[in-house]
Amino acid sequence: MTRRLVVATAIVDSLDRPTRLLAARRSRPVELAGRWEFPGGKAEPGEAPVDAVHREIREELGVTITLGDEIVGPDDGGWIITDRHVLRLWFATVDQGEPVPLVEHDALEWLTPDTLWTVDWLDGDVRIVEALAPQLTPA
Ligand code: 9L3
Ligand code: MG
Repeated sequence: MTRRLVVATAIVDSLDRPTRLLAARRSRPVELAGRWEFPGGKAEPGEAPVDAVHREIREELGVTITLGDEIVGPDDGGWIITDRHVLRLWFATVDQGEPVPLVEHDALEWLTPDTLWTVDWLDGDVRIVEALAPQLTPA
């Protein structure tokens, strides 16, 4: 079975020296509501992953972003997040605008190393947060 590609972002305050990470709380579907994630979504068939990530963040948070490095995972470079989805994600900073939850989130929070684990991350995102945590510097 091939998994559907989902693309997402670790939006941080600075690509050079990240101290805060933007987490988003899902409002839907109902089985995921209340859980926190790296914002993003499914790439369309034929859509370049990097194009998809810019589109998803514009749709979901109303901002344009600058992409940094990809956070490469252990599953062929990606991260298997469910039995049906594989995630690729990139560091990013907000380029224009202030992120707001527009479509499928109902809260956003800037997390620091101290508060990283105060939200209920989606199961699939937990090991990505673990991998990324050492790269967040205390402010
Ligand atoms: N998903 C998991 N972690 C994430 C994202 C963006 C998505 N950081 C999962 C939730 C859904 C599926 O991938 O099961 C598709 O995501 P979306 O298109 O509903 O955002
Ligand atoms: Mg989404």
